[in-house]
Amino acid sequence: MFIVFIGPPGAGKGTQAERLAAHLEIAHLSTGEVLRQAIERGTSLGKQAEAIIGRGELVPDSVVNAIVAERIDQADCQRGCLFDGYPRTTAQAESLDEFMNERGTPLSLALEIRVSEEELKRRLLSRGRSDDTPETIEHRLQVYESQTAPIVEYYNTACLLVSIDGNGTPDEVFGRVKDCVDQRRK
Ligand code: B4P
Repeated sequence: MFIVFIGPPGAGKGTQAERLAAHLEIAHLSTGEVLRQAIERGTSLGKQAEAIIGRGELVPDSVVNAIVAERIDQADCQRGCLFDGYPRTTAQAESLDEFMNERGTPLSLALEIRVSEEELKRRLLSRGRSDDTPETIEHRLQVYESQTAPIVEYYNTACLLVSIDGNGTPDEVFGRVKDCVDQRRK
């Protein structure tokens, strides 16, 4: 299965994608994680991404599309992949559709995780990553509404969207994610 996880910062995309990838025995691709590793290693990609992520903005579409195009060709993605935090714009969603259609492996599902804004802020502030300051969190939430939220409608129109309540403990949320995915696999 090829599945997309959508949700605002702190919704638990990373947390749930890791568990679901293990459950389905498929690859897990977090574009945020790839970018953070590049920053840690000081590569040219990392240098380009560091200031953008620090401001709470999105890295250019061409950069993340190239990361995904390279990763999806690796052997462990043959059986499927969970895209965590990608796509984040309509242009990225269109590009992903193109890759997947060319490969003959269209997406099976787009899972939207919904969490109240108050809870998102609480989670991110307690995580305390360098891009989790109150000002950056506020800006990332605005960027989500203006640039990422439109892809929810994009996947709804494609009949791929399922929305899940992301409030509750990670185990409770995973129970909902798993039920929804297992139903689709039947
Ligand atoms: P990401 O790495 O995708 O990070 P995120 O949206 O902040 O977090 P996520 O929703 O995965 O939250 P998590 O499970 O970790 O992106 C970081 C940045 O990279 C972006 O702002 C952007 O600049 C750049 N980027 C990435 N992809 C891009 C793209 N495609 N295009 C352009 N730019 C891109 O959970 C958050 C916290 O909550 C954790 O501490 C977790 O332990 C906790 N938590 C999770 N579930 C919980 C629950 N149920 N209850 C309590 N706590 C919970």
